[in-house]
Amino acid sequence: MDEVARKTRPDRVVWCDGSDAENARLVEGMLADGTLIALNRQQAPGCTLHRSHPSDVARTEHLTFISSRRAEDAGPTNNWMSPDEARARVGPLFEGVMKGRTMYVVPYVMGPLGSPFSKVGIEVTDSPYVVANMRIMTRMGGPALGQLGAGEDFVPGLHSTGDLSPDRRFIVHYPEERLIWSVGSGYGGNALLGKKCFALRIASTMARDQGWMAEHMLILELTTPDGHAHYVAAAFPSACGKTNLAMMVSPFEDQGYKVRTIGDDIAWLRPGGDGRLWAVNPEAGFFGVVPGTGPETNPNAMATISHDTIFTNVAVSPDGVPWWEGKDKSPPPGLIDWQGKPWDRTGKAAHPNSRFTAPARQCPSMSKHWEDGHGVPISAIIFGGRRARLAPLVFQSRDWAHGVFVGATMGSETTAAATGQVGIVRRDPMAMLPFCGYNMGDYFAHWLRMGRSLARPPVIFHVNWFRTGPDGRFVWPGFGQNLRVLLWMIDRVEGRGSATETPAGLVPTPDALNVDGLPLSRADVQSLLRVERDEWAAEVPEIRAFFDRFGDRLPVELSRSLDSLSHELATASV
Ligand code: OXD
Ligand code: MN
Repeated sequence: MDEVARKTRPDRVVWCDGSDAENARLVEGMLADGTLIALNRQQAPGCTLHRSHPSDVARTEHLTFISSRRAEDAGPTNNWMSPDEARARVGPLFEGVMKGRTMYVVPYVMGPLGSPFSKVGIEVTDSPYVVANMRIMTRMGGPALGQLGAGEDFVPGLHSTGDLSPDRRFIVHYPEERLIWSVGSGYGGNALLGKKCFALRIASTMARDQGWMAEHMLILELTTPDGHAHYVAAAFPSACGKTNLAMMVSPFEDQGYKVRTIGDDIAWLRPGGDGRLWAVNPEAGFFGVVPGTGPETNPNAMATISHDTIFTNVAVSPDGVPWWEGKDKSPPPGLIDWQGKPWDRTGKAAHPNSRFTAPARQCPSMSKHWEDGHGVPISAIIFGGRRARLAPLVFQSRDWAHGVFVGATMGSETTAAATGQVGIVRRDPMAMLPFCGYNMGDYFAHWLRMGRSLARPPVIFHVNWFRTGPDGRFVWPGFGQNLRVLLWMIDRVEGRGSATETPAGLVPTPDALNVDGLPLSRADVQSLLRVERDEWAAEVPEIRAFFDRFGDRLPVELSRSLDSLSHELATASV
């Protein structure tokens, strides 16, 4: 810390203890200098609003680097910068950067306190907004120092908002040293270093070395009327509904089918002594996309963010009530948009990637096991994407290796969570494209290896809630009704539930999926479950081109799976 302070030259250094009093002091300071705006005390008690710089509203993947010694270890899907170049180019941006500012030292734990799977990080930052967010998203302060004890096993991260200029913005990961540098952004995914930087990019390299997995997955608990709890982990690209699925309200709660939340974004998974895969949620809060969150789509999130929440880049009514597209039908009069200007109704009032930061303990659907130190055993893994066509509502992979192929070839239409064009299909293997800290070819090999080490591996499925009909509307109702798809999966896990072989994988027979009471015709159900040969055939060369990028780092199992898909498409009658 002395060394960092000598370099960044802050006016003062504060070691954060994570206490309520410390937080109150920080919030008071931020309210005084306009970093935070207080929201309505009755309708949003304990809530604040932060407006970020308009050029700093999402993760900037083109400014995110893996700084391994060899470029091939970062692989073709990451930006690479040599450690020497990073030190030369990015290092100087930290020189004197904290002059006139306070340097906060933020010790934090990722994972339940006291769990053998948890890990300590220390983030040094000059942003009190980051400190307030880290306090919600991690176990921060005293307990983290307690967990660290006299040891030195922590991941250091240095963060400064710098001058917020995208020209001087870099998010650099040194996987070999397990070190993170982030400068020039205050946006969550770039600045809350425990989340994407540590719990995914650095942790994925630790996991590869130590025989576990760090994945971009929600974890949910599904209890059936016999009282049996199943745990499901699901990977979807950013802003594709992970939080909604994790907090889903079961439409069959009164029949004893209950859904509870373990986590909404990240899972750390390890083989247990029983041959199953066990998962913990390393986070303590939710940093979720606000627009689209409403009483119908996600009542549990609405309850979670009804108090003591930090909102970033939402709109606000003149009396301080936060508002966003999808909250309710009628925007209040006199609305102020996310940039603080009167909303003229032409653009969006809230930024499409506006966020809430809220403690998980405020969520009514948290499972009583969400902080279990040994984690929860996973029965099924779901991959999914946002595809208007191609992928059926659900299919099951034939075995683990085929499931790895399904995850590795995932494609999804892009969203606003990262800067760049929205709505184009990009390959996003296991939803880890922006988050894998090493060569993705090696990552696929690690997945295959993990499967071989599990006597009772989870069954791997793929879902697509986003198929559209000829009128361009979603065919599947989604949200709570997704439980029906989960129940078919659980049937399959337990050796029940019927399925048809297709070149994509095992698709439910129309009768195996319970659609009673849904406004879907038999033709709708058939169209949801259809595997269209021509569409899949068009995918093959695209997947091949994607795989070719990995050269000899691509495991042969994956090219063999692609060959057999191509062969089946040529011969099958679908
Ligand atoms: C997130 C993301 O913020 O994936 O979770 O972008
Ligand atoms: Mn995410």
